[in-house]
Amino acid sequence: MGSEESKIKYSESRDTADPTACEQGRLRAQEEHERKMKELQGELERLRLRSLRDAEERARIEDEELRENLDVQQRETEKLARELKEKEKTLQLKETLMNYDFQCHPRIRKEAFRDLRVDNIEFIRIALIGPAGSGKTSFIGTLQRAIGETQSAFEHGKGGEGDILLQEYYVQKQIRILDTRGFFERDDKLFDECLNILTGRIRPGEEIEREHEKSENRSSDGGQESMMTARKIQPFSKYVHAVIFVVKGNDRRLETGTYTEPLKKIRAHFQREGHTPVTVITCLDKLKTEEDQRNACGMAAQVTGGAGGRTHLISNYTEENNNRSITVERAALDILESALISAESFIQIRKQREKTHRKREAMASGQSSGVDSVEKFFARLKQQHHWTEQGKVNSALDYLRRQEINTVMVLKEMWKEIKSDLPLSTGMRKVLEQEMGHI
Ligand SMILES: Nc1nc2c(ncn2[C@@H]2O[C@H](COP(=O)(O)OP(=O)(O)OP(=O)(O)O)[C@@H](O)[C@H]2O)c(=O)[nH]1
Ligand SMILES: [Mg+2]
Repeated sequence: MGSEESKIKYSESRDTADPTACEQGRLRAQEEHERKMKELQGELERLRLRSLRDAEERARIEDEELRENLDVQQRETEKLARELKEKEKTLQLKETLMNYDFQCHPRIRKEAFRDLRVDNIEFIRIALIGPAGSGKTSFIGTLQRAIGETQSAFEHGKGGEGDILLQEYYVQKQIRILDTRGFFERDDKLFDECLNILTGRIRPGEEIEREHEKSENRSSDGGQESMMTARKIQPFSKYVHAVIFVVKGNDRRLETGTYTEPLKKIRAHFQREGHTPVTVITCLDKLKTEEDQRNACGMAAQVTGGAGGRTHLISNYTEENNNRSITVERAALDILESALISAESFIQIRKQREKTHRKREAMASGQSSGVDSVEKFFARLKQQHHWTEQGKVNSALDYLRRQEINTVMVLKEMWKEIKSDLPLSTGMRKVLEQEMGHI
């Protein structure tokens, strides 16, 4: 690869857009959505009434032929009603995802995040990983249309050269999708590059030289230096939270297991780290029979390791096939929903591990645990922070005893209600809050 090609450009889309225009666009999409929903509900109500009328008429009619005609009509009405119900469900899902807000309404139970520090997670980041030309960029464009956003992602051709851009796309205010460079059959650096993307070490908008090539150029030891060591560790808020594996349903290399090996290390990494990737099989339009589809799912599961995540099939919007389709959009929205659930469970697992780790460290360094008595807790803080006002400490302990607050955990739970009644200085309260934050 020449020096020009050894540069990877990473760019970010949409964030430079005028925020007022974005907001107006979103409001228009919301209004359009509400109008469609009203229309649909009106139509469903008309169908329901027609169905009732037909049933009444059928009960009155004795002529056999007329009854049969009415039966046919009834079945057609029912079919139409089922289709409209599906459309209604799709529109409801679209609305839910348009308004998705991780902090206020996560898709999994909100209680799962209780006592976990997740308030610094501004966006859910989803990365697409897959062979060159598997339909990653087309999928993003399809999803953007499905959720009512302006399409900014377009297919780049036949995937011959692979994408060398790490591009961040806007999906909605709290969701970003990262389009990664498509990989090839023998791709030794895939793991390092993938890991750097997942852990936020490669950032969109950044233009870098591939570290492994740089090290190959300058070191005589074969350039074994890992990209991981060369890049700055990022906070968890910059991590990718969910991964979607994208494979083409009609890719012959799925049958031969070509991709299984390059992805082996990545699959092991996902398992270790708590990711349950979603698998997306594109080119559903090329899989003519149900058997073809089943086979594609089976082969894709071998590549992605059947990692416990969900598998979806989709026919992306492409240049040749860009007519709006409710089936396509439903598939894209279902994929996004699966990815969000996967992202949330990853965040939950990681934050829970972080909390357990902090607890262990705190115990090891002599900090309090939740079951410690408030007396012991205050005694330690008094010593550590050189509190001289013993009177205040005694009054506070008296007050806590009267309220039957005996352990640090109960104190933490009741803190908001009682903190203003505790006869302590502002500084002392601050110390207490900080210490309880570690528990
Ligand atoms: N028939 C059909 N063609 C598709 C589908 N998805 C993608 N394609 C075509 O596959 C080709 C590659 O699509 P891209 O979206 O550019 O693939 P990519 O994974 O982003 O490729 P790289 O960026 O090169 O890794 C394009 O010609 C698309 O039109 C699909 O569902 N059905
Ligand atoms: Mg692409």
